Amino acid sequence: MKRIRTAVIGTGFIGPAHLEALQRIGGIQVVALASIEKEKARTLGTRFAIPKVYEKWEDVIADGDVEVIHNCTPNHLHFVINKAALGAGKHVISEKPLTMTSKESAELVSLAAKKGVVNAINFNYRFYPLIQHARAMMEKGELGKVYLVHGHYLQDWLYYDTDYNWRLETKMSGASRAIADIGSHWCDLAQFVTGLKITSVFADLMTVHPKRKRPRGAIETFKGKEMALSGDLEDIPIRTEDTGIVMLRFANGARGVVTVSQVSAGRKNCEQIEIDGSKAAVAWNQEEPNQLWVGHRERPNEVIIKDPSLLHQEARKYAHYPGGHPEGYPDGPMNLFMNVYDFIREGKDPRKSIPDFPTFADGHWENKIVDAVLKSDGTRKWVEVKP
Ligand code: SOE
Repeated sequence: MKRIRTAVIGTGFIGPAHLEALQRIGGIQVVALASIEKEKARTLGTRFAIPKVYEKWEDVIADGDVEVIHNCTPNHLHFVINKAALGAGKHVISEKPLTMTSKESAELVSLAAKKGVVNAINFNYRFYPLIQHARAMMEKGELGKVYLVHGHYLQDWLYYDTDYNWRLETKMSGASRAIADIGSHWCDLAQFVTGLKITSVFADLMTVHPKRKRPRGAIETFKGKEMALSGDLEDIPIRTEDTGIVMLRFANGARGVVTVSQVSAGRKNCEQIEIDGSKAAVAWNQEEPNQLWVGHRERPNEVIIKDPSLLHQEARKYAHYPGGHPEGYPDGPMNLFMNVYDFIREGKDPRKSIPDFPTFADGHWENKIVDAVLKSDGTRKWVEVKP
């Protein structure tokens, strides 16, 4: 089998997760890694036996060996790197949000279509086996008509005003933080499982810490706790939301509501979703991803465990181990990349074959939802999500 030659740009929280997942898929050679964090890049380069380690992302784009680019940089670099990679005719797997604005993401969607290259966005939570099973249940009519979709995505890594990360800076992260960073995952999941688009939103957002203390020096996502203790801090104003509540309407008229927070003590990465249908309900929590609750009215409720033999056929390939052998967070991106690389290997054109992974079009739609959420919060009105 021909090995597909790929490169990863960025070595923060998610870059190493991409590298590790790529290693486990097989049939892929990571030929280059780029990062401004020279030391970290060198260490990762050695660990993953990557022949070329660059400091500048431009060198990866110019490298004729590279067929696929994983963009794992902070948000403000998503647009420029994705655009350059598409322009060079390379396939791209981008971190979310696809760009900081929907104008930019629209441009990327049309450029990708023009180039005909494979484009994907890492909405990794779709790729848990039990999420795929819930989607299959939905498609087979086992849940009936969707009435209500509700849940939350809660974290606590930005709980204190001394917690700091680049995501707090609008110029690096964008006009929305909690909604764009984690609310986007939840909305993507809700739409993926139900097969229904979110059509309008009513949002109430809040910045709990309008001022935060920035430690001098960069801090990796989830690493604030250790850094905040260092004591060398400066005050900076915060313009993005720490938390918020968003009411939703879906294409079939179903209603929804999601609470998003990065300041909920004790909640680390608690993405919880429940879908109430006319025949049954399902509920799933990212922190206990190996079980799916199924709610019934006329018979006892069920808990389906991640056992390939108990899952619908469509979901089985995402469960790599037998029941009782838990799979988790690192497996989601791996499953997503697996589909992307199969698509590339089979020489498929995303304009002709329907991708079995989230694409730039999905990333653009999430940006449109974020736009509507910000507008609704500012106007205190329902706002339609328009293509
Ligand atoms: C930080 O909130 C973060 O790392 C997000 O950026 C990821 O997308 C999410 O999976 C976990 O939390």
